[in-house]
Parts: sequence; C-alpha cells; structure tokens
Amino acid sequence: NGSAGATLAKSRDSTKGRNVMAQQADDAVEGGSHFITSRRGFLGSTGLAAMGAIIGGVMPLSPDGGGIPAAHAQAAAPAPKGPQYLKFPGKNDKLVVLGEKPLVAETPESLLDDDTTPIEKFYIRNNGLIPEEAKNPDAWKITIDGEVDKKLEITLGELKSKYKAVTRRMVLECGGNGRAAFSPPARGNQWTNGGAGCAEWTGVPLAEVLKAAGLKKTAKYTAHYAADLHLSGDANKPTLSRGVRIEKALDPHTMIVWAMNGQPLPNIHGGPVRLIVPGWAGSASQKWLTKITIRDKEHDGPGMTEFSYRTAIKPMIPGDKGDPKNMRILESMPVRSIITNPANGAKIAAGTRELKLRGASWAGDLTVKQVDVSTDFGASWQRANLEKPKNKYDWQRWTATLKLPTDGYFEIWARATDSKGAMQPHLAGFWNPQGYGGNAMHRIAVLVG
Ligand SMILES: Nc1nc2c(c(=O)[nH]1)N[C@H]1C(S)=C(S)[C@@H](COP(=O)(O)O)O[C@H]1N2
Ligand SMILES: [Mo]
Repeated sequence: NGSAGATLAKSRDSTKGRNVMAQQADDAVEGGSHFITSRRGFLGSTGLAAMGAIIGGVMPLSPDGGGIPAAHAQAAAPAPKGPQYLKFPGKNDKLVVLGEKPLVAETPESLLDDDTTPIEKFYIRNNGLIPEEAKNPDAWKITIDGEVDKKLEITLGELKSKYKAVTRRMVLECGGNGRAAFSPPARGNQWTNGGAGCAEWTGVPLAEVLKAAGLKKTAKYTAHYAADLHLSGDANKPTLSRGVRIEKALDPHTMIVWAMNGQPLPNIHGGPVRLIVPGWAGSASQKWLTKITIRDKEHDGPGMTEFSYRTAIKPMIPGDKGDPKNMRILESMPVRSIITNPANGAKIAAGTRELKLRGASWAGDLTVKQVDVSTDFGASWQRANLEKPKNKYDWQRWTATLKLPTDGYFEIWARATDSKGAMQPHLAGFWNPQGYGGNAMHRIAVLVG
C-alpha cells in the first residue's frame, strides 16, 4: 500500500495468490537478506505442497487469493518458488515476507489463532527505513502544533506520569489487507488477509493531549510525523505522513501508545511511541511518532493524495489507470473474517465427520453481527457462534462445528456481516489502482483422509 515501493503485478502465483513480478523484484534485491530465510517446500507432510502432490500437482483453489475462481487460479503462471519466511529477532519464523526494502511481512491466517495476537506473530509494515532503537525512551519528545492555542512539547516520560494510562485490545489492519485477491492485480504489497492483528495497546487517548494543547475552532485534520527516514536514506525526502479528520482524532479509542501486550512497544512496531487509530487504514497509526500538526484542511503529506489509501467514488473498470478526481480517502476498513484453525492445506484423519473451526472477524469502525461458514462453495451456509468484542475495535472470535459427509477434498468458506448489514463479497470487487477494500470471503482447503 502507499505510494512507495509499488510494483505493478503482471501475473500471479497460483498456489499463494502472490504477485510473481513482486517476487522477482524481491529476488533482485542483493544483500540485506539477513531478514529472510527461504525454506522452499516447508509445508512438508501436512502442507499445501504435500496436498498438491496428493491431489495431483495443482491445488484447484488459490487459497490465499480470497476468492479467485478456481479456473482463473489454474490459468495463472506457476510459482517461481515458494513464499519467503521472515527471520527477524523476536519474530515468528512463519511470517511471510512481502517485501524486503522496505521490510513488510504478513501473518498467515492460521497464526492469528490467539485471542490477543502475540508480538512475535504481529505483521510488520514499513514504508521507509527502520530507525535505530531509542536509547532513552522516556526522553523521546512529541510535539503538538498547528491549529492549537499553545504548542505542546511533551516527553514520553511526562506522558506516562501526567496522564491516566488506558489499555484496550484493538485491531490494527493495513489499508491494503486483502489486496492479493484483486484481479487484475493491484499495485502494492500482495497481502492476503494477514496484514492485521489484534493487540493490547497501552497509552493515553490522543484527545487528552489535544485538549491540553487546546484545539482552535479551525482544527480540521491531523498530520502525523515520525522519525523514520525515506527509503533512500535521504533525510530531506519526506516519509509517510498521514492524518485523520479531527472527529476521528478525538475518538477516545485513538491513542498515543507506548506498550503492546504489556511490553514496552518494540522498535519494529514504532517504539518507543506510536499512534493507534483503530478501525481505519493502519497507515494512520504513525510509528516512531515525533509530531502531530493540527491543520485547518485535509492533510496532503505523502500517502494522502492521488491513489494512496483511496478508493473509487464512481466504480472503475478493473485495470484502468484511473482519475485522481474520482478517488476518496479510505477511512473505516471493511468487514472481514478469517478461519484461524484449521490451517489452509490441513490434512485431517480419514473418517473425521465433525470438524471444529475457529476464527476471527472485525469490521473497521463497526462491529460484526454475524459470521457464516460453508463447505459447499457457498451453496448453503451455517451460522457460527460469534463472541462479543472486549471493547470497541476489538476483534470478535468465532467458532463453528461442521459436519463432513465423506472423506475427500473440501473448501471451507467464511463470511462476516457487519452491524450495518454489509457482508463480505465472494470476490474482491470495486477494483482501484492500489487495491484497497479487498474483503473477499476467506477460503481454505482441507483434505480428509
Ligand atoms: N512512521 C511510520 N509509521 C507507520 C508506517 C511507516 O512506514 N512509518 N507504516 C504504516 C502502515 S502502512 C501500517 S499498516 C502500520 C503497520 O504497523 P506495524 O508494522 O506495527 O504492524 O504502521 C503505519 N505507521
Ligand atoms: Mo498499511
């Protein structure tokens, strides 16, 4: 997502729904690959590779493609190699690298099976260079300026001591999550559904800090700035700087946070201090936060204009160049559900007639009112048991028990419906150049016996 590092995809990896051009571009990057281990065929005896062999070479479903018709998936070019796995201190080695420079890695759906996503499994999205870890976190300074009565400069230490800390479990989701399901492929990191996680964030509501600075009547929009350098390393080049309408900034759930799951916020997730703007595209949740400027108009920093984090007003012809005048800013993320257990490609014992499913669902600013699952390609649906969120912007876990009539190959589909009645579509629709809003139903394949 975003404007940096975008690669126009030409073809798709048939087994993972990934972008072959992007993969080749990754291959071309020399050095810097100490983050990466390439373990082709890691899936082993329970994985897709083995299943492909069992079934006859080709998985008829592009499983992470989130709804690419089987015929389309089969027509796509074969994978040059399997996915690349992340090797990064403190991170699970099953995270999948979508880009090395900047470093971007997603969490396979089956790794999102915990109620609270552990830090080691949480996805990573950078637009620029990762800064060095702060040596003295409490001395980190944040400035609030612009349309305020008095400019505020506050250290993280002061933030912790002067304000009442709150902890909330909330989803952080990349604006491009689900992009891999678009056809033709859209520009940017080819996220399946793993550009999301749900962590316990501790900090203070941004509204409290803005109150201390005093918002002027002219305050309309925020502009977020950070300490990470542009990918080129050039300190004069601006890095990602997004903002939100002042109403969203004042939502008590929009927070300046310094802890994640009770731990000091790790550097890779924006430590020592970042924003969390829940429900909206993750790019608004500035990592390594140094300054918020209050503006009297919509912010126009890198990531705010043209096609970045924007969807089409009048639906576009898929693959078209598009007109920036026909785009509007992506704010709340769309409804999504994922099956977190079993894993895609799971091999299940012969004779199994009852299969327990677990999953998660969320819906940007809204809640999820219903999740349904299907084993017959959407011909019939069964309602899942859906839990309530712990607090607003938490995800909602769900479970279901499926009857399997025979041994054999099954696809399991999951779809969620939000509190306003919007349901996930079968395919990623409303194509746009950078591929936002792709929330096709999640599909996994399992083999019984
Ligand atoms: N300073 C800074 N903040 C940033 C970014 C960035 O590149 N630089 N990426 C954004 C994007 S696009 C997302 S999706 C989230 C990802 O947060 P994570 O890496 O902690 O998962 O951070 C956001 N905040
Ligand atoms: Mo993102």
